[in-house]
Amino acid sequence: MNTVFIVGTAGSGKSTLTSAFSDWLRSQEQSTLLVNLDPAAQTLPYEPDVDVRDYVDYDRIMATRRLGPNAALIASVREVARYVDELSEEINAFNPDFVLVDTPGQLELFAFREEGFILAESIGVKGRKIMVFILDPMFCTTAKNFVSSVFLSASIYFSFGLPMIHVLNKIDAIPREKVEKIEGWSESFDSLIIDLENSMESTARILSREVAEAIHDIIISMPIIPVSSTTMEGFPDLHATITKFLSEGEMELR
Ligand SMILES: Nc1nc2c(ncn2[C@@H]2O[C@H](COP(=O)(O)OP(=O)(O)OP(=O)(O)O)[C@@H](O)[C@H]2O)c(=O)[nH]1
Ligand SMILES: [Mg+2]
Repeated sequence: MNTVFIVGTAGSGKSTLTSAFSDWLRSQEQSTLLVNLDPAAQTLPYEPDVDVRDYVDYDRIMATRRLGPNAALIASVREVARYVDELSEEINAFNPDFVLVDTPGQLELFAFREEGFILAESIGVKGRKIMVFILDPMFCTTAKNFVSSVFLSASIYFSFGLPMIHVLNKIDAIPREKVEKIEGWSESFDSLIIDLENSMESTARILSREVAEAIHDIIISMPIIPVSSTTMEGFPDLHATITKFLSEGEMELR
């Protein structure tokens, strides 16, 4: 049972990727279980097999505790964490080839709070879990924004300590040269530093080199896979990379 946590900033395409990648996995005869961890999701592009909304009522929490939307989300995720044993039992009972976990739109709720760690620790099998961090091409339009996104993913990697892959999503919606540019930043330090320095004010250029040097080792250790949830382009590569990372992780645990 391989568990894939799909994380990314709000609107980066987590739920759509969960839906489309599960369709692709099932078309490859891989049994796939879909888990929704977002208590505030109004509609989803897939039918979850395990759903935190069966355990926690976000709207009721907001109304009865008189909370604003974000405070209600925090309270809801805290409540979800109380049911972690039930959730993981429900998931384990299926024992599929793949578990795809769609995480809350408010990234920091899952990634930087104790409840997120509890959920990631309890769901799935040790050594067979991975995070897929979505890079939103609508944001990664400049080298500076690309580096900011990688810093965010690096802090999540640091928090959870799970293997991580970057996915560059929505490639059907951006020109091919843009995709190649972003791939180039991940493969070549020179390409990154040139574009980074050109996009910065002169006073920030020295800082940009230091930042690029600090982040580059992390960038090259995590592949970036361009995908589209609309056309399913890149899904075979995503599947192969997840499988490779997980089997290497299992070797290390032995
Ligand atoms: N063209 C295109 N649009 C996409 C793709 N993936 C997602 N989208 C669109 O991006 C928007 C956000 O997608 P969601 O899947 O809801 O994103 P999310 O990260 O789950 O959003 P939150 O849970 O609200 O943070 C929707 O309008 C999707 O149709 C893609 O591969 N190509
Ligand atoms: Mg979503």
